[in-house]
Amino acid sequence: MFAPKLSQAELARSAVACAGAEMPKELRPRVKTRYRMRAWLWTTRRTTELLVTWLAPLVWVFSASGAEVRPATKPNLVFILIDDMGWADGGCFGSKYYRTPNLDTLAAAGMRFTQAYAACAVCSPTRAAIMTGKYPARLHLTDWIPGEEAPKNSRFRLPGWQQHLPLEETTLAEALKQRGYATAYIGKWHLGGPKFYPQHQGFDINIAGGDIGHPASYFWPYGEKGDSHRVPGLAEQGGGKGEYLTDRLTEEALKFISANRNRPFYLQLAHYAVHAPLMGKEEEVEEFRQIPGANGQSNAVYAAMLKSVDESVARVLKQLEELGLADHTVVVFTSDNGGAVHFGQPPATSNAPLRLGKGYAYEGGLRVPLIVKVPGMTRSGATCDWPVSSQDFFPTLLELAGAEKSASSTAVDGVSFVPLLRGQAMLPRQELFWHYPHYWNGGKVSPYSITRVGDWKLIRFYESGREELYNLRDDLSERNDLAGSQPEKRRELAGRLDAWLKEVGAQMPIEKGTASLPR
Ligand SMILES: [Ca+2]
Repeated sequence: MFAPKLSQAELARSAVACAGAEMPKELRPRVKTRYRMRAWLWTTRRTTELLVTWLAPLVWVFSASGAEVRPATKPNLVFILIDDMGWADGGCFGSKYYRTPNLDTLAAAGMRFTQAYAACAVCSPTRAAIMTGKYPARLHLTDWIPGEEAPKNSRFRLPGWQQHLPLEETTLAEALKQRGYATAYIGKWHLGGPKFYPQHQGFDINIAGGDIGHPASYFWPYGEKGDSHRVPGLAEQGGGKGEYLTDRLTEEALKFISANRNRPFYLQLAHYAVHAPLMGKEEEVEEFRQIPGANGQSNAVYAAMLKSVDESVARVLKQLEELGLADHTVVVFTSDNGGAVHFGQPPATSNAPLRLGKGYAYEGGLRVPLIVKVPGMTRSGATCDWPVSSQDFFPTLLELAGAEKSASSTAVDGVSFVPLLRGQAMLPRQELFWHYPHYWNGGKVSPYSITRVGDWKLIRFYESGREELYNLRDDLSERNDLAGSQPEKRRELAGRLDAWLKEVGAQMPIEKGTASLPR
């Protein structure tokens, strides 16, 4: 168990949280009917919520008859990955400023996770973890590619880390392809140069995926010719003046879905949004300029970018419904790291009540939005408070696709969270880890490692040699460092962290002037 010492009351509370107990009994999807009935209900729900309410007793009658919806054996998988979207960046995630009605609808139809983590506080390592199910530390792919140099006055130099996703790794796409899935990567890749692009990593199709971490521009042609950050291969394939990148990637996604409607497919729709440069559609930026900010969120351009992301989600969901695929398509929506709070005027976003954001070791850097909808499995409107992380998608999605546990040629670090999706309260896992032997944001962030065990979190900062200890249940904002007052707990977590670093063969920052390890 993640938190081995939970009391019965805590267990019960956690079970309730995962089971979506706030849903009216009639609407809870133990309630299962045959496919045609469900499809009909689904369409009807779109027409009017009132009608659904009226139908609820009927649905319950069907459930009483024992009919049950089972997840499709090879459901389609639509994985929508947003770049730099923060934990609180949406109405269903608590924002009072951003408008995300379609994400809110998806959350109401699926399961929302309150403690989903990115495997790293910057992007490439998280993407590698999603693709392989492994900790970035094990892959030695621990920073955004190509990363920052160590500052001149820093204590450490960097280890020789991995700047691409090796072809030898089994990717999620490769494993699903073996299962007969059509696979497409649309959007930001950022896992190495041309030899390591998605089309060499199990994806039948790669649209707009390259080695860039952000686009030169969000408007067609997405950067001038010769610009190193021009979105690869997109403007050449159509579009015109005024076209917006998030919309265009969505168009491409819809085409792929339509073309593969009659076979299982895996679509990774990895938006470049909402990463800098902050550029939104002008009419929407103007709309948000008229709305007062709230809780530190007030950047109208960023809000407009999120709105376009929200519309992308709406269009994908609508297409799935119209093609009759919604009932056997798993939808995942998440982000690759916490919201960026270090730039923009006003700041791009705020992750409050979480501390700081992208790049940092605190929760603002690591917690991300996550919604998962598995037809016939997740309960409508459920929330889950159990911690999950990027590396867990690999085993989770493969399990949903009916793949064998041996689908990867090497062991994975992630744990399938299908039990949580089924409404179980917890996973058989005690701890999570992060390792970032790098400098970021001009040295404001220096090398660190983290472990979270139950509610406890230990951060080790190598530059200063300091360790900080927080109890996240009591102190979500990480304001009260307990390292001094809880020496035993600190030692326990430090010991686990040391053992893990050794086990995964983590690369350590190297003390300048030596060839030895810092600890
Ligand atoms: Ca990112």
